[in-house]
Amino acid sequence: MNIAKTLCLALGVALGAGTLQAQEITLRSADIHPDGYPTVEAVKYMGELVAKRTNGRIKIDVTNNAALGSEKDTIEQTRFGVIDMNRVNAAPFNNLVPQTVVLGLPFLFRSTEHMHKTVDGPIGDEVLAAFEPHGLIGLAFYDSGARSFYSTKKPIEKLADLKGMKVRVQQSDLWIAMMEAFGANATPMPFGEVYSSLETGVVDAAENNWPSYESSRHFEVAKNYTLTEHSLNPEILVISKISWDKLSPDDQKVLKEAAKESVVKMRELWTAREKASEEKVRAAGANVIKVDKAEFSAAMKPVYDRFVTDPQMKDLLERIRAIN
Ligand code: GTR
Repeated sequence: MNIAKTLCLALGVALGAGTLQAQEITLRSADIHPDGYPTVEAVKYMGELVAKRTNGRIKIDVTNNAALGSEKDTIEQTRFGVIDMNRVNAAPFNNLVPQTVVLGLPFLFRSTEHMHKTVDGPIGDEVLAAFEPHGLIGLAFYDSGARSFYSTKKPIEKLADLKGMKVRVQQSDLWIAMMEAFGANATPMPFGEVYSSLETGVVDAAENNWPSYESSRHFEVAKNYTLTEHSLNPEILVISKISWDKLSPDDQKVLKEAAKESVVKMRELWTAREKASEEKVRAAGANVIKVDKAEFSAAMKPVYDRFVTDPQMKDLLERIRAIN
């Protein structure tokens, strides 16, 4: 074999390997929740759809259990392309993408159906589009049920019971303001620190939906669950703009469609999990308390006055309220 031929062969192998590498893509997606949690399973399902539709060329590797860090940290890593995808609640995005604030406003959605109609329509598209200038592409909204308070010692039976209570909140100015309007002392911290903070008395209470209250085992240390249902703030699935820009338009389309389809799957999983989690914590002896929600809702005016100030927010809010 002459040298030229050998070189050609070597070049061919190298080029071939290069093309193969460029074609095969594994997108790493972060989530703080454990296996079996609906958000985790929904992104895995999306990955199955994507793999099938690209003949295994694109895969999604869901790295969950907060293995990649707290939500606030993983958002930064996703913006810089260190993590490709991320499923996070809307709250930790609030300070970065102001349009997300509207979805978390207290007592805004009248029902799950009202929330679905909002995020499935043009308002949802507008909020997703608002991520792009911040280095992220919004792909989909997932359900997160209703958030309610849970406390360790003193049960919350009326608004006045929150007065001076140390309540853990998500790392968001909106959520801090909300707790203050309820009369509580807001203590922002990542989800992973809540169990020990409740146990050791760093905080007296936290708030979350049934599945998170159950899967995190917070119900073991905070037995009083008060049905304030103060927010239906959804979850948001995003992809790093850096990762997105490396994909062909066809691949981007596959991803977008699979994300939308995973929403349908997620809603089925969510409904079942909400019920199962509620049953589990009730059976474990949770003290579930009903309250007069109107009293809690009436205290929220300062939150609206502070966060719904510019014309865009006012317009978003009016349009959400007008949805039947
Ligand atoms: C859960 C949500 C998480 C996280 C958590 C929290 O309901 O799924 O993404 O936001 O609440 O309170 O930190």
